[in-house]
Amino acid sequence: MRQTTASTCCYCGVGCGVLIEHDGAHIFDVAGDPNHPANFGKLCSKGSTLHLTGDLDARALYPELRLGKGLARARTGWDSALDHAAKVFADTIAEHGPDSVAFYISGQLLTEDYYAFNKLARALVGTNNIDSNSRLCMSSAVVGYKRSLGADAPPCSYEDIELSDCLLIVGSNMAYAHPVLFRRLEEAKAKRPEMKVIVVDPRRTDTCDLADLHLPILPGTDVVLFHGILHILLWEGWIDRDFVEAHTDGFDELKRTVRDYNPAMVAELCGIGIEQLQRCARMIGTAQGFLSLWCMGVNQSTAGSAKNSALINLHLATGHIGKPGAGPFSLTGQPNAMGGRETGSLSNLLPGHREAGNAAHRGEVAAYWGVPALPDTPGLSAIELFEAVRGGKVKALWIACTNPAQSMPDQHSIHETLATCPFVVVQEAFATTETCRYADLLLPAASWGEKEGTVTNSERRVSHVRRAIPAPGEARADWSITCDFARRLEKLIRPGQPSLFAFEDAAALFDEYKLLTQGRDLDLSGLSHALIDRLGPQQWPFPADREQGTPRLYVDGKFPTETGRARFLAEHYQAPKEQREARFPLTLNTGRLRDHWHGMSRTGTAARLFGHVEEALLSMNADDMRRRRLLDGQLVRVRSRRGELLLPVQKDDSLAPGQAFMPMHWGNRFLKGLGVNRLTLPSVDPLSKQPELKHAGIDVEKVELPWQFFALVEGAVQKRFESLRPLFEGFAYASFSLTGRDRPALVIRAACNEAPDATQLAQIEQCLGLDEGPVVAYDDPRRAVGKRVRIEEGRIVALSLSGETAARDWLKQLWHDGTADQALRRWLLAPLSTPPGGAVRTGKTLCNCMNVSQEAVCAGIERGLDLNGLKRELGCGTSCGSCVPEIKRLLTKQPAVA
Ligand SMILES: Nc1nc2c(c(=O)[nH]1)N[C@H]1C(S)=C(S)[C@@H](COP(=O)(O)OP(=O)(O)OC[C@H]3O[C@@H](n4cnc5c(=O)[nH]c(N)nc54)[C@H](O)[C@@H]3O)O[C@H]1N2
Ligand SMILES: Nc1nc2c(c(=O)[nH]1)N[C@H]1C(S)=C(S)[C@@H](COP(=O)(O)OP(=O)(O)OC[C@H]3O[C@@H](n4cnc5c(=O)[nH]c(N)nc54)[C@H](O)[C@@H]3O)O[C@H]1N2
Ligand code: SF4
Ligand SMILES: [Mo]
Repeated sequence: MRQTTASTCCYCGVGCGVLIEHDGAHIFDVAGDPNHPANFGKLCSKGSTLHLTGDLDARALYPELRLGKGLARARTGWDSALDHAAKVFADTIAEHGPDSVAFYISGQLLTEDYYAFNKLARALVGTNNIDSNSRLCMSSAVVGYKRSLGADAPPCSYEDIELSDCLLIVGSNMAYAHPVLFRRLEEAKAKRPEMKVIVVDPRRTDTCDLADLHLPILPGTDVVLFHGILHILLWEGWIDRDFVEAHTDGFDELKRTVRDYNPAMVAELCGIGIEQLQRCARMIGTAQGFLSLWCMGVNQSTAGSAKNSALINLHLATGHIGKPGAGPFSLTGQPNAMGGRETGSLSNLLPGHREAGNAAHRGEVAAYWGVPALPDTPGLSAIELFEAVRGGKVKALWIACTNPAQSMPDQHSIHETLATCPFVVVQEAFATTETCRYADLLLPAASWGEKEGTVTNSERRVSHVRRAIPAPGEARADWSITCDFARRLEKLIRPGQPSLFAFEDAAALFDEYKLLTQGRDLDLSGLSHALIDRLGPQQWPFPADREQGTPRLYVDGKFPTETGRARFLAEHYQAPKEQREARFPLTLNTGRLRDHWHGMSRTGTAARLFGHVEEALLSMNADDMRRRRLLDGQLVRVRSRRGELLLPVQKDDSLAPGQAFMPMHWGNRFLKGLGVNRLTLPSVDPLSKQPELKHAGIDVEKVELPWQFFALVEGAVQKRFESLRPLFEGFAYASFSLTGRDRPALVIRAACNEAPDATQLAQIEQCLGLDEGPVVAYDDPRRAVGKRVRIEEGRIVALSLSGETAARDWLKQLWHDGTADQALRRWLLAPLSTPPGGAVRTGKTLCNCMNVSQEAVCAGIERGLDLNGLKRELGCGTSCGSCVPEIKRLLTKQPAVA
């Protein structure tokens, strides 16, 4: 019977409510939850396709154990898996001490999962070696809030976006990364066009589509810009002196610091015009409600903490905090990075916004947990943790819900580290990730739609995540795996004592955890799963005596610092670690695409989500390409101080000269090489320990790989992908993607210097189903060129081109169109691969929901249609709206014929 379960989207920190349609065994559809206050029924292109992701062939279904390095993992039962893990952990702790083990967890776990992990690491094992991927994401914002305001608490609400009249968006591509919030901003701006939007980003992103002013600052110069704005605010008298006087400390020192940041110097250092800078300062200085939104362009920097505080300075100086439509609003990346911060899931934190380095805090938590003490040795942060594993200090590593062999900087070192770590446990929902390859013990985890607990979104709103269907195979909820392991470990290292982990369900974990927040700034003690069910998602603080949450913090001007006053921080600009120089003349920026999520373990299972951007490309400014004699689509070698990567290049006029961009999503799985993070550097901010993932020095040069290969095969794509991928190890370049909507197909592009040997090609053809059956083949051994097409019931179902691939796009189009006509048969029997004449469509899908291609939109624009006309005639942009900014951009590029 069809049922609907209200839950949340498992992707970004907007935290949209979803309605899952299912029959108790399978999920059929998702829709936005009209009652959820984050999205009021809207979903973006990722949220609305959740039901199409998660192919079972990609899932981890059973525990698997490897009994020695070099051996294959074999399926085992939960009892033997967890007993084995407990024994290895207990032995390691006994021999080398509690700091010889570590936990690396994730901003995508639920609050209850985090709580279990924290208690396990700090109370039972006795180590602070528990850190999460939030170190790569939010830790600079955490430091920024704590240093400037006294607690890690974003003070705003989403509705402040609608109430503000001046929005500063810094280092955030909301149009792609927080799309439903961007929809809210679009609507607000449409209603009140006088509202000012400023975007600060080295690239001209789709987010700039709404901007009254775009400041394309040079990478890493944000602190200069913020100080320069404050300099002008001071000069013009646009300061709220009463607020500064009554509620802050440190303004005089900051004034002295920003005196040097005069407009001419700031414009020069940031690479913008003085006029632009002054306009920006005027918009902020004269605003009634000044709101700033920021994300990874600010945090992922060796000056991330300074950037955060310099931005918060602007709010304190103008008194724009604690008021409707105003405040410093850091956008959270992952769906529950906030919950991670609340429960203490960074090595330096403890549950309830406490500090591991604070003896009183340790005492409070130890007493609550009923253990004598918590460890006082500082824990390792992500980068340090992997260094400690590499150096042999950490000998057993537990990784949950994150894929460090894709997402950490300097991948070569991470892969080596994981390969040599004596015992690696990976608790994962998808068996296909780069990190799973290194798991000595793989524990299958339940995932979206299959697990229960709570998450906190960017605006401090706690939602109840509900389960719709059981997890597949033997996969289990994360908290339950963690507690089961902990109970077994207890028996070995804390025998005879009552269990610390006797939790029956997620609600019991929440109920124990919430009392650790009582009386703290984030007080959740009034909440429970049942209360959220009754009242709907709530914003913390929500103390026990309340009936509703708190939309805005610091309305009374009191801050959770020792003095009750907020602090100005006066720190000078520090340039990014890697400056442009002769050997590495370009800066590599990395970030998100609209339709993919991180390492693509989930989005990479839905062909539809490849329609917008099909393969990993390096984007460059046209001048930089011309200077290197590069053409669109050519293969290039990208080199950084750490290593190199091969991929095609494309012209991108949103980038300034000297800058290049690569999406963060491709690791070792969908692209040969170790992905984008082969190139990035592990240098970190001194306070937040967050790595500088957005500014690596690189050089780019053309590579000639004359022997090219292309293949497309439909059906059982995940299985085929798994068996085909290893066969491309010997190629210099290989890239995999999916295409198609109703019939997903795997697409492979590869290249090498000379033809691979015949047996290898034969193996590939066999995997593609091109070795026998209804296959038309043509081979020209002299030129090492071959073509093969398998036609079933008048349709192409598989094809390959080897040697040269000129007919690639044409054949792909034929496959999409479902035709196998005379032209194809004639071409098949001709010696050359070149396709018959005529334009080939690029196939880029702009609108995923309504399946509208870029070509169709451009043709519509040529016919004179405006946005409404395009929506009406083609349907594009009428569902989730994620493609609207891009359509608008095409409209401005290609003015409609009069
Ligand atoms: N579609 C999609 N959405 C996502 C995710 C995803 O994987 N896919 N991931 C989620 C997560 S975990 C996160 S953390 C967020 C990230 O969300 P965002 O931070 O918005 O995304 P990014 O593309 O990483 O980076 C944002 C922008 O920072 C700019 N930038 C680079 N260097 C600088 C600089 O020095 N100064 C300034 N001002 N800007 C700079 C980049 O050009 C880029 O446009 O997205 C979340 N949402
Ligand atoms: N170059 C570059 N690198 C970056 C970034 C960048 O901008 N540029 N951004 C950084 C940022 S902000 C982030 S947040 C990180 C993200 O990096 P990762 O944390 O590595 O990202 P994911 O691929 O989302 O990893 C989550 C894993 O959890 C698995 N999973 C999903 N659901 C569940 C579940 O319920 N339980 C368990 N146990 N597993 C589950 C997924 O299959 C996936 O493999 O990447 C960072 N790396
Ligand atoms: S904006 Fe999109 S990805 Fe983010 S929570 Fe909402 S539906 Fe999910
Ligand atoms: Mo993130």
